[in-house]
Amino acid sequence: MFDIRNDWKKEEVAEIYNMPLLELVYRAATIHRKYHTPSEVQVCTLLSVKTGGCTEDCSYCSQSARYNTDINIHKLLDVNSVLTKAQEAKDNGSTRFCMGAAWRELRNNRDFDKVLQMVKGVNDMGMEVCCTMGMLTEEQAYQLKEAGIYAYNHNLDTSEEYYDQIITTRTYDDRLKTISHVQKAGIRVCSGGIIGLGESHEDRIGMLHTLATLPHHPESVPVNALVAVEGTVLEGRERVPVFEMVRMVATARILMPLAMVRLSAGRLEMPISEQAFCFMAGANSIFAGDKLLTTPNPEHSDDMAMFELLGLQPRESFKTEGVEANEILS
Ligand code: SAM
Ligand code: DTB
Ligand code: SF4
Repeated sequence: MFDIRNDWKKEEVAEIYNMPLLELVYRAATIHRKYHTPSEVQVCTLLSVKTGGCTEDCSYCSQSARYNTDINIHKLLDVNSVLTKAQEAKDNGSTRFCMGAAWRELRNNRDFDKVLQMVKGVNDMGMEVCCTMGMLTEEQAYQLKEAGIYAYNHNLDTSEEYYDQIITTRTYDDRLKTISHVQKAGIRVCSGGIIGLGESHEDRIGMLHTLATLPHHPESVPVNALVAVEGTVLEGRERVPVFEMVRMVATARILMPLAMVRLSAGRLEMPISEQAFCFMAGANSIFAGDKLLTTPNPEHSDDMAMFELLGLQPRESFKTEGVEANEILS
């Protein structure tokens, strides 16, 4: 059977997701070995270049202006300080630098010009540049592409059916439109979601089905475990059991064999044994550095000790697996 498909039926996705756990992990690990070097894990660094004050009401997010959270709000950083941070990330072995901004959407203003300069500067350092800055138009996507962007992160977060329980200030369709603008401009898409929002298994299956049936599979699929931030609507939510994280990772790996599946938010709470299970199930990328956007993440040195223990190595940049996914489908 040809593994790279974008015509998955929802029932097929459910069948995979619901397989006995160890059988699922075995299947995912087999696909992982066929398309990737299993000892390689991509190391990405995140930087929040504009923090807080966001007009959206995403119920998990510390950066929405509607909630009272303990974060360090700041306007867009200047270009030089971002480039200094990018250089530090590179020196620490990161091959991808992802800049996040708490905006509903990109606007054509001076901030966007600064973002374009940041993208160009980081690209010139030889790192893969990713941005996650909210919705954008096709024209803005072309401008980012021109500046040297490698990928754009825009998560679906959950299923279409559950979306309005989590966010009311935009629609699922808005999200899909931005993804299509990004793909049209030839930028790789990074899109995944969060588990632990109170969604059902059916919702998780629905989100994975939407991602795996996009015209082109995302180049990367972040799987976040909710970090329940005090002050947000979802404060106090229980941590998701690791086996549910493993199930998501493994299903994503089987559905989208060429994608980088990123074990994203929530790693601080996961012992090495749990993270190892996720790597076994096909996760091959992490965010490193002691901070995600606003919440803590494992120390770099702890991650390097984990790599050593598990026999993993950071993956070099500009490898092409994800690109081939698009070529195969087109
Ligand atoms: N404003 C932009 C947007 O919404 O696309 C970019 C930044 S936003 C913080 C990027 C992603 O981080 C969200 O789509 C969500 O999936 C994830 N995220 C945010 N807060 C989180 C939390 N508390 N726990 C887990 N994931 C979270
Ligand atoms: C993604 O899916 N996860 C990252 C990245 N893409 C931008 C963000 C996680 C944010 C976790 C909460 C915080 O630190 O504010
Ligand atoms: Fe704003 Fe993005 Fe946070 Fe939603 S997830 S509140 S859009 S920063």
